[in-house]
Amino acid sequence: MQSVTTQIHDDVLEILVNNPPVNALSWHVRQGLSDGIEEALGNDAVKAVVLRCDGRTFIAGADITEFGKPPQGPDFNAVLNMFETAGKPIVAAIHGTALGGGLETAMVCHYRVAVPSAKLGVPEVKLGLLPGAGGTQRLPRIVGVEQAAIMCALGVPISAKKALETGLVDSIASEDSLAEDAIAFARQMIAEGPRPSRDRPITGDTAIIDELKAKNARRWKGFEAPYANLACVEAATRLPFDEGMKFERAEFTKLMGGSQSAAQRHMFFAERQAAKIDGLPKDTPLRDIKKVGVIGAGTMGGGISMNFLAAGIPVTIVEMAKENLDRGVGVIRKNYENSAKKGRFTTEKVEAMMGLLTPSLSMDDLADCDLVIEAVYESMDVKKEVFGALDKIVKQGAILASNTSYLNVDEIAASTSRPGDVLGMHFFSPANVMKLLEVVRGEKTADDALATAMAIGKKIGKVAVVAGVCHGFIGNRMLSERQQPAIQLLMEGATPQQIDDVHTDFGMPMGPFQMSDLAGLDIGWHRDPSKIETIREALCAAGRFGQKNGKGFYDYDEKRQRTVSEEALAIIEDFRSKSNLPKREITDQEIIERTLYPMVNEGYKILEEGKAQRASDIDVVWIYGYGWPVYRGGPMFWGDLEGAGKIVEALERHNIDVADSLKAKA
Ligand code: T1G
Repeated sequence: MQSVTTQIHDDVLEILVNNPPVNALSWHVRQGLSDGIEEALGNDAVKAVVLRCDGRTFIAGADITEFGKPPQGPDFNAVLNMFETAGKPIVAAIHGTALGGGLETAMVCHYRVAVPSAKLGVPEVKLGLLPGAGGTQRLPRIVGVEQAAIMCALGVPISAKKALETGLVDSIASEDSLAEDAIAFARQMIAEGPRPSRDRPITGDTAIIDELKAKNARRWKGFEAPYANLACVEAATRLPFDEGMKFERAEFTKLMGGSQSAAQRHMFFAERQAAKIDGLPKDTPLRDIKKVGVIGAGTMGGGISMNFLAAGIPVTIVEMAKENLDRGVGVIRKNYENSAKKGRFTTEKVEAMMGLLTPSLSMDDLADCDLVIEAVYESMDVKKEVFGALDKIVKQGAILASNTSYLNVDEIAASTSRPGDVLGMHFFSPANVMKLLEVVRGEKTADDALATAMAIGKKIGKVAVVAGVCHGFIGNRMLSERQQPAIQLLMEGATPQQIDDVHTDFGMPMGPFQMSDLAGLDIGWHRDPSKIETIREALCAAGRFGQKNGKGFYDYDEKRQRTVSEEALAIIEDFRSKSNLPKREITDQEIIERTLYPMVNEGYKILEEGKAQRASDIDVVWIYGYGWPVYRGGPMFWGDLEGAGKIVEALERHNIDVADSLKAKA
């Protein structure tokens, strides 16, 4: 199949790219572009050129699947130079998303025409890269330093309208006549002639570069690519074009050869792979979800409801007590209004979403729901009671989901006459913010129910991952492998601060003890201050419940900023000394080996037991559920970088039993 064809329209030659699904710049596309421009230049009857794409979008970038493989076909920059230095005007006709190498290709065309719905951007920074085919050198010459710096460093595409305002696009075509409009525009440019971006002067102030660094310092902590992007844009303002291109190439090569880009490219595909259910035909029929029921209007129930309302799906939310129901609905409205204040929603959208919410005090109102999600108290007895009731109330064919974070979904399913319709939908708190959704597949869960839950997860903006039934599924099961040793390290002389710092230096948003304080130390506490068998019970006995009452492992001010607590350290030391465990200096490396390596080890066990479909799913869980730094690619990807041999040696040295498959890999 020819991925690039040409067609002559009187005096305009049209180069048409057709390389599904997103017209990526695979080697045969580069070859076709090169042949196409040569044909245009070799034919005197041709006075102008249009570059357009078939299918859903203009070129959406280099072909990421080619990265790291031996180069094939013509060099990308060489092809781009043929376009930019062509003696005839070239017009890029843009629809869909002109991204990365796609926008770079559009920028070596002399003019750009786009339909109103088009988006244009350089998202390479999200792959740990930078636009390595002149993007950082041409963009400032077309849109100015400020706009170029923002686009390269943040990687967020802009609309065709914004592109017209900033000069990235010269004319807006109509949605259904892009081809004709582009050819007409090209004819108009014959008199103008070519306009190479490289010859255009750079305008704008480089102050934006330090502003972006200051504004994004927290978010970019540990990342290399944003800074490399800004360095290249800055270089464009002070170096001649060819020097700037060399500077960009050097920076691109550094990033491409580094582990961060490998990790972020791994995550690009891992996120998409997670949506696939092995062994299930891609076209498995889905159940139609027109109406959702949520049981429980607490933090989780309210957050879960918000996801569906924001996607335009009506929700009936049920509580037993009126004051809890009213409070829950009030919290939903307040959250939406806060988002509206930040510009995320219009007030009309808030009213529309609230209009889709039906509060109720009776589960009978769930009878006609297509999906019911239970988010009640984490007790198996309560869950069984609720599902038993749902079984009698809700219409046949509805999916009955539990938001349990670790209870056995098969046991819950057994309390109904329809286990095929039962599964877990484990949201992460706050459910309206965290992107991860673990869809727990029960022994008897029907394939179409599972596929429907995965699809609805995507529809409400989640990254859904299939998990098997086991204690804690994927994420929390690995989390407990980190929390236990962290407590044990306290018993041997480490401090909460030291352990948390190792994790935040690693790139986690918070360490084990900050996380415990956030969740609350008193969760599951027996409330008997005289009974102290663990450090947590010792802290609870002293009234230290975590962020919620301003003191836990740390002290917290009203802005929830933490400081080291001498009282907490004294309580820990007092408890520790009674255990007769010798106190010793503990290195940061030992903390990594005893808290992060066991997580990788548990990931291997999860795969051995078939509780996750693939290692990259486990990476997706940790990046979207717990904030594992994306530039490290998730626990399993990072474990590969660390090396199985090194991990096995350390685990054995710490008397931790190693997963067979991990040992085999070493
Ligand atoms: N290369 C290869 N495959 C790609 C691809 C790409 N650039 N983009 C998407 N795919 C595949 C994807 O894996 C999926 O495959 C299918 O296309 C549909 O994608 C030199 C070095 C374009 C906004 O970063 O942002 O240019 O799962 O599910 O939600 O400077 O894809 O169906 O088998 O995401 O409608 C820069 C990445 C590359 C854009 C469409 N470009 N792509 O979203 O569909 S680096 C990007 C996207 C570069 C140069 C540098 C999105 C999309 P499958 P999808 P979508």
